[in-house]
Amino acid sequence: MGLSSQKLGWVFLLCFVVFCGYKNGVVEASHKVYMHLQSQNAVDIKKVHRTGYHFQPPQHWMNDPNGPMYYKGLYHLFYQYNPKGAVWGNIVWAHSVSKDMINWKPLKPAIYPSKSFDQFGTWSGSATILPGNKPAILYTGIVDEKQTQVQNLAYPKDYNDPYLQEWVKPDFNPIAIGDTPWVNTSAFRDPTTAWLGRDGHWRMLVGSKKRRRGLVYLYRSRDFVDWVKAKHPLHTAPQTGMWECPDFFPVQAQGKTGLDTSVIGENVKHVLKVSLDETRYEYYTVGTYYPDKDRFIPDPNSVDGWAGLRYDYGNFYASKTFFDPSKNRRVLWGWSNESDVSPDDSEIKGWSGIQAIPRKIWLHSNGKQVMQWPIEELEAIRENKVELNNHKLNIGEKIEVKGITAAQADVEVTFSFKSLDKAESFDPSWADYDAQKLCQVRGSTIQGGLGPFGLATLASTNLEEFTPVSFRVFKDHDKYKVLMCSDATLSTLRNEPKMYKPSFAGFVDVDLTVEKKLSLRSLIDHSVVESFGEGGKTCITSRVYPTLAIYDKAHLFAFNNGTEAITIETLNAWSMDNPKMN
Ligand code: DQQ
Repeated sequence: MGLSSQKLGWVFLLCFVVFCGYKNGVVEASHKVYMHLQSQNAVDIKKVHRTGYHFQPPQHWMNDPNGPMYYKGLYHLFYQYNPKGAVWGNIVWAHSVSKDMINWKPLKPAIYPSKSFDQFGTWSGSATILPGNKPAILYTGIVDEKQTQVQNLAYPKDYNDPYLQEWVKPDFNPIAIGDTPWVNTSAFRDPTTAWLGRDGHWRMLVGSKKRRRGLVYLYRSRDFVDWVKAKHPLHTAPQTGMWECPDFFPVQAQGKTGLDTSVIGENVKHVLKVSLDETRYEYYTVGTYYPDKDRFIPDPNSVDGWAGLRYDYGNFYASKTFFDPSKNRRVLWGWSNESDVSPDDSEIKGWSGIQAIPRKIWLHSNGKQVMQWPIEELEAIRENKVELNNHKLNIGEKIEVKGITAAQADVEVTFSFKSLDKAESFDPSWADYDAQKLCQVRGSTIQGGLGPFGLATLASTNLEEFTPVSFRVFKDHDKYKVLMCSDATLSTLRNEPKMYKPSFAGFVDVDLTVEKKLSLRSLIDHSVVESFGEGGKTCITSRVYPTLAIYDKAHLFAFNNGTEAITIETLNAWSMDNPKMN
């Protein structure tokens, strides 16, 4: 098929740019349309569970972070947004900018349905900075009522505008369609940031599935306009279902410095993350990218699928990283969806969805897993520091952390203990349990040996409600297993049968025989508790809806519910200010 003259014009421009340089355990599927809720305006924006310092639009529905980037001194965040209601639907790319990723200024939507190649939806995608500092966006367009998916390209109208307010969607779109019979065109979406190979060809991935085999199609292009699907996907895994929002990026094998997406070479490993539509959770693998063959092979101990590693063992989905050249770091954004009862709850609230605090992400020096830590800019909104040092907690003891606004706080604590002897035995009948199931049966209210100890966040005065974030140590033959739980079971007195109160949990890969210490940081913000175990080895985000532990009636405690005495070596806590939020 010949190129139209408009397409040729774009090819020319781009060549110039390029060559110049669940319900009840499962979060609901995001693409369900609730017709009766589509266009209702929020009558009453319920404030009680709105967050103070997490990214949120003033009202309505938000899901995936899209196309995060840094351009001319500003961070850009686009996000899937329903401008007409608090449930998923009418999706556009809303757009905000920031100098620090904490204070945000809203702009008008950047990309919205307007052309034949996206008239039924503008779904998720990514930004790529082309040579010469020229941003481009690849996104999924929905072309019919059957939700047939194609990939499109958009460019800023004016590269001199640091706000990048106007985006042009050339008429030669789409740039990738499911044009072979085996491509499932209703499962063909979410293009990644592209990377440039040494052969001068760009590559990008599109998430998909073949029956239940999850996969990422690989596309190549010399000019960023004509894209050709490679013969084989970059990677696939059986029994994983649709891979949404793939993300593929290099990390230093040793070091915390972030790498631009096209970097390859020695001391470089790659991370492939996929969001699993079937469970609405994500997993990632660490491995090697072979550029000559365009294959990604996970390391032997880095497994694909449900048993794999997760960035976050809680409410965290459709995440995406970007390289921040201003601080040479890679930053991770992720959507933390609501987990209250039903779409009608969102309509009552008038809003739905927050973004987790952006996290710096790098590979642990052991090469086995990534590390995540809230971006340093967050520390600028800390206020009223309180400290607690060398405080012993015997069995059943707790201490209140007073002097901060416990409903909107940041707390960092290091616990130590003298011995591992009291760690409870790991019952062989738990062998098949994942961490979440183990937390369900051995949660923070069940007395243990070494642990559970941790923080009781968003707690009411008499602990009728609280969300404990805790550690519990088990002895399994000659090894110790460290379980970290963020348990929503007692987070609210609301008790409707469908209320989702999961015992989110993950294991922490740490050798306690070397140092008898465990550290925890929790970002508490009215309806979210975002926790980082052991400096960001295990992260868990819980969405909770207290009825008593709200505003100044919320409290924060440190507790020990194990027989081994625990020492709070250091505890620093801050109230968190309200940044400018859209
Ligand atoms: N959300 C988008 C899709 C993506 C899904 C639609 C993930 O592009 O696959 O809003 O949450």
